[in-house]
Amino acid sequence: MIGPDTAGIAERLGVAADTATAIAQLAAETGLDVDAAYAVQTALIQRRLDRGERLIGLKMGLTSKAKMAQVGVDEVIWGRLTDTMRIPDGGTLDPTAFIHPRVEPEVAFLLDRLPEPGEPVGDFTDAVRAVAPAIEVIDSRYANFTFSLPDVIADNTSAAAFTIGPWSPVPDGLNNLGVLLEIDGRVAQVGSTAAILGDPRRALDEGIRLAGRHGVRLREGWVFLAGAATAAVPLKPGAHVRAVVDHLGTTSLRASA
Ligand code: OOG
Ligand code: MG
Repeated sequence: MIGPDTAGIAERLGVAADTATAIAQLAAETGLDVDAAYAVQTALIQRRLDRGERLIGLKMGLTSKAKMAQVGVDEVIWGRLTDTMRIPDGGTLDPTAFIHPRVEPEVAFLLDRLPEPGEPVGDFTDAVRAVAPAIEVIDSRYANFTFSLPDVIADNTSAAAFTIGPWSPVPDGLNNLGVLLEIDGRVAQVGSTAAILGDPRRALDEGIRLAGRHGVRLREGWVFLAGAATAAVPLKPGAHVRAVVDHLGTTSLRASA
């Protein structure tokens, strides 16, 4: 039997992102399962690396119930971050470069030395140098922001852009910090880091395990986004977005009008 056309599917998703044009879901029609979908994601990222982008980290998706419920997919997933996705803290992005962007509040880790494959993660503070509040901009390439599990994996877990606030040393507890998402000074979402797998530190264990299954090792110096603590909110032209995580501080971005 001939497998799915990995390169062709990656090209369709890549063009959809490059031209900010939604496409129909494709996993069912092309017979993509989860493993084949990660192969498409690899090809989609390779397309970015081929034009000079650099891999700078990994992101987790659907690590909170709020997110699973919002998109109707209930498996933890992971995707890749490249340098062009990073927006300076307080920076501006052009929302018309995206299809239907949404913003969500996250916690970021700056990775330190990670264990060899097969070695236990050990002490979190050995693996993580610093933590920070983050905003992720997600932009599904599928019409109506609707997808199956393999569809969203192939689409690099809707990754589009992100900001990271000031790095702090790892605090004693990360498992119950208040999280706020504000749009134009109004609270849009309220949550807690407890929503992220009970403790965002678990997201790192999951990331190492799940990416490891596909031969991807996390690297020292990489950024790691643990996944959103709340549902995502549409990013409108002209909006000013701020994420606040107790004890860690804030990060913000603006959408040009
Ligand atoms: C999938 C990506 C999920 C998160 O933080 O849960 C994600 C999506 O919601 O489109 O990034
Ligand atoms: Mg996210």
